[in-house]
Amino acid sequence: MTGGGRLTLSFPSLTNISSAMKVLAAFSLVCVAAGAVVRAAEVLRPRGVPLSKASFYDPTRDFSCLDGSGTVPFSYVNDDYCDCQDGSDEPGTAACPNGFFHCTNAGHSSLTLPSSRVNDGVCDCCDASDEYASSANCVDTCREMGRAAREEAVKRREERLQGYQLRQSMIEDGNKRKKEAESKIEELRKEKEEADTVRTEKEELKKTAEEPEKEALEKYRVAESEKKAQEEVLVKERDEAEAKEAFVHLDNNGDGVLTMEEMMSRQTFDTNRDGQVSEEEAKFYLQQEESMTLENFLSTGWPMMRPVYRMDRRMFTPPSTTTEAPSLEEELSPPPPVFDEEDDGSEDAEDYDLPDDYQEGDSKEDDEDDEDEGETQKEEEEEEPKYDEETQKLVDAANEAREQFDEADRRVRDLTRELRSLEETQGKDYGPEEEFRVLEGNCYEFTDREYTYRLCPFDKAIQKPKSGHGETRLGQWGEWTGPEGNKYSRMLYSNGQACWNGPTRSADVHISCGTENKLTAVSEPNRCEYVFLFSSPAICTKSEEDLSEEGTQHSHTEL
Ligand code: MAN
Repeated sequence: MTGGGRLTLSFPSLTNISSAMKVLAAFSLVCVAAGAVVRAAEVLRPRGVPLSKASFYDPTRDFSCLDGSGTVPFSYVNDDYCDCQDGSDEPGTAACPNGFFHCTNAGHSSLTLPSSRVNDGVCDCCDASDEYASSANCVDTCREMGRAAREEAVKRREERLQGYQLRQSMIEDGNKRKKEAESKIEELRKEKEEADTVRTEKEELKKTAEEPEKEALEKYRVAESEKKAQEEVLVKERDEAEAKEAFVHLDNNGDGVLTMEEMMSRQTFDTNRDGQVSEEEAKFYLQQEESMTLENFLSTGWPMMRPVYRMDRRMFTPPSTTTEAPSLEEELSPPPPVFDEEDDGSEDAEDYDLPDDYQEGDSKEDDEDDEDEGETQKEEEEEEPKYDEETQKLVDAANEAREQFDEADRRVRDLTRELRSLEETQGKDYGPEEEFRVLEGNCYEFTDREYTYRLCPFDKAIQKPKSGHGETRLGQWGEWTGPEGNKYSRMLYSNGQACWNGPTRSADVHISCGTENKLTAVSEPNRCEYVFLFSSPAICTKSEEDLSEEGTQHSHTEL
């Protein structure tokens, strides 16, 4: 019942007589309890009042609301009617919406609840005092709960102490590693300085050796390209001669023009191998014309006819002893088309059915050609251009100088890389006493129903699906983000893989004291924002009890 403005400082009204009776009953309950186990220290007080406030509830005087909002007769206390604005006149009932109920919970820890929990059918206080008039049948379990809680507290204290001791060795190891890294950096810097000097020397030597080599080789290069140009001219001339010969051969009546008729008389052009050369087949080679002059033949006809013409000739003439490698044009010539019997005559690219010998890439002949080519190459490699003795010496010397420079250069690059990575490590914040440094280089895993999460401190956080491949980068080591005074209790790994239609992923690592370094849980409270729980001795401090015990021992020793 909530007071709507009971303005009185006098005796309780008739309606309040029953409330006053209830107050007495409430009080008597305490008295009965106190009477059963009378202890000198026990202070009688109305139900729901903590010991610290007992003195404000004096039954011999009117009660003053604790917020000073009014004074009421003492009989109004716990009369199930809310008189004070702060609810302090109803500590033991649910009458005031803003009131509080205190349970002593003898044998365990006391508890303060919102008044609404009084007699709501739920046992909140282990001493059952919040359900004194409900059907919840609560029983006093404070002794057992208290014992369990004390045992748990002892265990926690022990763990904390153990963690604290482990922290000391993490600090030691961390500092050791730091020193090692520092001296390694120093060593590497020296080595790099020396390597830089060597590299500069070798570079000079290389330049000195390459200068005369370049000059000497220039002669060879000029000669080489001249030879190549001559060869090209030769090949062209030979091809033209062959073309002219072919023209004469194909031009049956020798009138200097190749006609459809003449073409159709040559089985060579029966590309679909149906036994006769169709008009279509003949026209294809004549560039869709009825006839072709020698001039056109040389520029366009011959490149088209050359492959089939040569193939045909090879079939009927014994191979010459000096077999030539196919010319460049030959290799680039398009393969002859094969016309389907039922072809409609249109020149669709799909109509071309390449004969096996001209199939791209995988034909047997091609393979053989490749092999031949390989062999020719090998031969060429073996028969590398021979230089005169003087030039060869210069080339050898330059090669040697280049090798030495490359080696010196490689060494500088390796040292630079190593140094940079060590310096990066050295720049990281491993905690005020280097206690977190030993975690670097290790990774810790936690697996839930769907994923395995991996935390590699000071490096990265990863998510891997249990079934399937690949992993998702949740973040790179970022910074310490704990609150002021406890900065080293949280780590942030940021800039992970972008979330579909969302931010880049990140992992917020909460560190708590534990006797081992362990990833204990991972959740994703917001999409692509992960929370990792990590336990570590690195964050363990001594418990207050341990500290105060130490203090006592200390003062005893001093005494
Ligand atoms: C993946 C995982 C999830 C994440 C979704 C977002 O499935 O990384 O953790 O929530 O992507 O699309």
